[in-house]
Amino acid sequence: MMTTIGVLVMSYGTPESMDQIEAYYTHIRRGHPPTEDQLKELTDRYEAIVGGVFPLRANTDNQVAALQETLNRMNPYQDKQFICYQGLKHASPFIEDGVEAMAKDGIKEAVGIVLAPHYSVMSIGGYIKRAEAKAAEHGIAMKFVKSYHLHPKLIEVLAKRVSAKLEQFVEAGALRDKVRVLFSAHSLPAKILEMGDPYQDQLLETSRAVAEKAGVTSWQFTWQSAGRTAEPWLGPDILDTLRDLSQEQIEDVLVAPVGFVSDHLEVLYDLDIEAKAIAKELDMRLERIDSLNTDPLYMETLSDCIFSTFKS
Ligand code: FEC
Repeated sequence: MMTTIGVLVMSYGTPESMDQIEAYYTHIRRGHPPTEDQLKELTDRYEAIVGGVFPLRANTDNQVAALQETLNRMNPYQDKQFICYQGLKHASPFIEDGVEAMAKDGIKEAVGIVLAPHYSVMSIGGYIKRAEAKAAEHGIAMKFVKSYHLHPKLIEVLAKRVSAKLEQFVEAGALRDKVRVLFSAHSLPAKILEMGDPYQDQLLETSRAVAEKAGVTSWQFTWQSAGRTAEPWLGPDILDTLRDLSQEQIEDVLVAPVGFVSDHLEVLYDLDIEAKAIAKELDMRLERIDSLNTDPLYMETLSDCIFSTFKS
């Protein structure tokens, strides 16, 4: 008998239009509306990236469609087929909506995966908790992929992207070993370290593996996109790192935001606009690796992880 497996593909979410930014921001802030200044600042950032378009929406839609295609094409099980459902953390369709949609379609067995490779109780942990609670309400048996930060295909595709951009530096006259590769990821409140959270270690492991595979010796890890709250966040922030590198006379920098898998605000604004502006002031050349988006190796990474939940 053929079993249909529901795959809940979870991602951060983004507004659908400019008038939804306030509701989105309020959701991120756990129901506390932003001040007028905070709202304006965020609206201005969205305006700056692509004039009020929200690229993460189309990118997530495309990733979900590409994953469903890859899962069914690479499917090693003759008695299973896979249907992907989208569930977003801070926008519609919410994680709970995705689970409801599975229940409506009569799904009894499901796997959840997040479009972010590194586990933190504050990020992936939050997605899983919400999906688990809703699945239990509907009697859906659900397994989860918690992280995939060292999957060989993920490391391969990231290393390829790093090598491709380093090649461009070399073509422009730089020495490959003189380009500093900065691996980066979204910062989180520093208290996660006291909680023994694996997030930082997993990010360092990804960075080390990618550097090794790409033959990069001059690299370091830095944080980016810290929240605008009073509590301490993990640092150093990329803008401070760039200032430090300038003191070291580093002229060429390649950023590899390995904590993200898609083009969105934190890449298109925080790196392509904000970090680039600082680099320009410091007389540095700063480039960024291309985002994974629907790269087949990334889709295969996700598919392998989903298949592997049936082996245990
Ligand atoms: O393009 C877009 O519309 C959305 C881009 C976006 C991604 C993203 C990913 C992560 N975040 C993570 C943690 C936090 C924590 C807070 C926080 C706040 C924001 C705000 C915006 C935002 N994040 Fe985000 N994040 C994205 C966007 N994020 C906008 C609100 C304004 C600001 O602070 O800049 C702080 C919440 C609080 O106030 O308590 C914590 C983590 C990721 C990567 C993993 C994942 O994708 O889930 C971790 C994409």
